[in-house]
Amino acid sequence: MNIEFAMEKVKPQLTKERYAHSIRVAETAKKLAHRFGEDVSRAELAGVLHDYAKYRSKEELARWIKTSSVLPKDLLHYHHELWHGPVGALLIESELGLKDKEIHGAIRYHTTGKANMSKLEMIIFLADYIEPGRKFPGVDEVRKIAENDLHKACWMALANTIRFLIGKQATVYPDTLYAYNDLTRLGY
Ligand code: DGI
Ligand code: FE
Ligand code: FE
Ligand code: FE
Repeated sequence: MNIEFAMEKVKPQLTKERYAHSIRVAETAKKLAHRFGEDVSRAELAGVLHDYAKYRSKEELARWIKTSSVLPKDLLHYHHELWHGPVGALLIESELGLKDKEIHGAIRYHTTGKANMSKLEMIIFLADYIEPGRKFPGVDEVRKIAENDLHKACWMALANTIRFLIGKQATVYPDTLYAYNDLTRLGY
């Protein structure tokens, strides 16, 4: 799939602001891919597509999770903000015909991360967190580390996210904890 086709398909799915965010994620992902030795066009494509399902209704997202044989049902017991990644991974195949399994993984796990992330999965997870429009507390420090250590930058983003969720007494999806534990065990 070429990038122009992906952009044309994504644009009507999103608000203007969310589309601009997706373009910034794609640009950031390209830089990270170049820096850490990943396929640059694949990273760009995954970046443009990562929030494809963001504005589907809660009802539609839940329906896809309930009827899918690959998505875990436990998602339904967590915040609906976590549903657009896994469902987006399905929809880019069924609606856009994109069959690239690595891109599916990167989109599926872009919000939570998971244990044993591939390089592309880490790049999209991190690009979504550090793209220049983001203003999370601590994001500048993560941007700095992302200049030379992909694993450590992901670990910091996960730790910040978990702190943020605990701070508002929200539940933390298991994959987010598995991602954090995995990178912590690796020594980051
Ligand atoms: O779609 P975006 O806004 O670009 O970003 P995203 O897909 O990373 O979603 C970010 C939101 O998801 C943010 O409000 C924090 C939340 N989030 C991330 N991990 C978890 C989580 N929420 C819960 N409940 N549990 C998690 O593990
Ligand atoms: Fe998202
Ligand atoms: Fe995003
Ligand atoms: Fe590293």
